Amino acid sequence: MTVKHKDLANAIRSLAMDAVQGANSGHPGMPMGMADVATVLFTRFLKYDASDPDWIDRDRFILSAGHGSMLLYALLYLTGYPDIDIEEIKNFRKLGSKTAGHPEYGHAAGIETTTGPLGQGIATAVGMALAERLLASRFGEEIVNHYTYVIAGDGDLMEGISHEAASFAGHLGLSRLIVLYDDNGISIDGNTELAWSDNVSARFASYGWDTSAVDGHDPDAVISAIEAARAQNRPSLISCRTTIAYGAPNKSGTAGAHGAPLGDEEIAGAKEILGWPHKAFEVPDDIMSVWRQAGIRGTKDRHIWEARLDTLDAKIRDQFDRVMSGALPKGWEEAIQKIKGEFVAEGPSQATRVSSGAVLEKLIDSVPELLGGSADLTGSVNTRVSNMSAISRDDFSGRYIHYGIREHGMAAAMNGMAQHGGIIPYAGTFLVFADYLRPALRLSALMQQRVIQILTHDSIGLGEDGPTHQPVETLASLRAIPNLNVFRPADAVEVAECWELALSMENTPSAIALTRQGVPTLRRGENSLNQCAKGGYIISPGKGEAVFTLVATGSEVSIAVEAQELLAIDGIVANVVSLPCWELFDEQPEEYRRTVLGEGTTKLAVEAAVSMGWEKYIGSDGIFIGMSSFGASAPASDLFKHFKITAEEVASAAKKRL
Ligand SMILES: Cc1ncc(C[n+]2csc(CCOP(=O)(O)OP(=O)(O)O)c2C)c(N)n1
Repeated sequence: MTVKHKDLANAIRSLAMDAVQGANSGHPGMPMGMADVATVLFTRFLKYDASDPDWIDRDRFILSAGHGSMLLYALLYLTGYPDIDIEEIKNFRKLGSKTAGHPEYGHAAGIETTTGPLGQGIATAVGMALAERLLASRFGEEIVNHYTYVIAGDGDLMEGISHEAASFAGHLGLSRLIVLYDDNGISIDGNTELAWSDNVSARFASYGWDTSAVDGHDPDAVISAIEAARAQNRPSLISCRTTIAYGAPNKSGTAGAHGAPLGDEEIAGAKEILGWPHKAFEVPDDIMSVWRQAGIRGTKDRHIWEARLDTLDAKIRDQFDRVMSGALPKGWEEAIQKIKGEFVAEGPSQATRVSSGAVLEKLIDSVPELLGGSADLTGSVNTRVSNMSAISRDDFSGRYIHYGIREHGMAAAMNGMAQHGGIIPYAGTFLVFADYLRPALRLSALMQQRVIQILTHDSIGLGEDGPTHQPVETLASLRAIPNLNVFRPADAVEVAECWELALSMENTPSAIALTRQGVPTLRRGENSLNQCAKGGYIISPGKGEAVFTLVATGSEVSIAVEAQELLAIDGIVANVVSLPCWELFDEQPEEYRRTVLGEGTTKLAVEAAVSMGWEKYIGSDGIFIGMSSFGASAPASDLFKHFKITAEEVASAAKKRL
């Protein structure tokens, strides 16, 4: 028999129904509804080669509606991606399978990013589409020339982040971004009209997108719409009107099909209506063979691309291979050593945000894949160094991005750029606004991406802007995220060291918390070792056997050093420990940690933030000097006095213990 479009789409539908039934949980409705659109995309348009899933110039496909993960798994299986076989489909949602409840980046080739938190996928895709343009402008369109396709649902487009991301993509005119919107009018609570009356097309049109609408079950209409979208000079939204759980006799078109197995009877009924007489998990050979052919449609193109790559100038080729592999250029650490040497020699008293800008000034030339930016706080976060031009819709050759006041969209786009490869994104905002980007940063950590957040104005030390801007709980909340390094350097030298660490951690994002106010340089003298690499170290040993260990981070380390001097006047010996990165310190052998924190000493921690988490270093009998409320609006020095975070308070609290 000749295999028709509907047979190919029904293979997706049946696998989705069977796998969700087998797992006894999952979302069959969305894959069944979007099966036609996905079939058109994967058999006619998407540029990929299932036999080489990591082909650099492949089109990226992002399933933003991650709950419909079976759609992606079915596509990867049918097209012959090596990681997803029928056993994986049968093990959907089981422990250890590659086919987790939601697509998890790193589980299987072909999963370009983790999705599930609605809105993240489309916003990450914006970063991928941007990375494509950035690299095309650096290496040429013969080498970098691909599309980013997204399937997004109502939930994705209701989420706030989609507004930020789509507005940003429209502003930049990211013409190779094509979003296929599953316009099925259904979400979990029922009809989307319960909570939503947006005119989605008008909304996207106002962002500067090209928009169109089609019957998502009419393959010819979908083909024409995608063809038209590809010819646009701006991003495209194709609203695909579909029926959720298309084919299910009773549940199609209802919220009942959104997130629960259909049940054996409903599945049998659906298979009858769809004309799919095959056993569970079975795809007949003829249909499978057409799918597999589609999976290697791109092999020839890939070979042609590889040949083009081979004609690149050797130097450019090396650079391209290097940045795409994620390896840093030879000698990049020298830039760090150089600036460290200057800091040690000059001992500047300056804000750590200023030191960070100075480090970047040196780094930027030696690490061309670094791409800076900020969420409209460039002058405050010091992320733009001289000679860095900003990108625009007409020119992607620059190295700086004005993300606008869109922290969440910014952090998701950074994930997309890091995952695309070829770019190491860093960008800044105020530490307190990390809450505005946290969901994307959590995914950076989960997906093990090297993205660097520069988070300045990191305490009451920012002063007059007051409690709305003064983070007190933010450090603790960031430290709670697994696989995120939270750095809070004490001085210029530590800033250079923390930057070195952030850059070298290929699989861990970094949040670098920096001050607005000036701090002295504490690390003078011999400084070739990166002391911050162990997360914490004795920055100022007491003269004699210590009875106290004063542990601090960031701007409070110098307060601890002053307190150490006050105690010394009374003959009381204390060591001062700087703890710029808890995560790295916690990874050290117990003996190292014990030596640094001191055995038998009373521990006293100083941090202008809440105490949560400090117990593990100071024990239940330790003393904490910091914040237990929100801050206030006043000059910084008044605030440190008011909240009793001073050397005198530290010394007096210690003395009371004697
Ligand atoms: C940020 C976020 N909030 C809530 C959820 C839970 N959730 C998963 S799917 C869904 C409804 C999505 O509706 P829609 O996009 O229309 O998908 P469809 O019903 O068409 O499958 C919700 C609320 C989530 N995954 N992410």
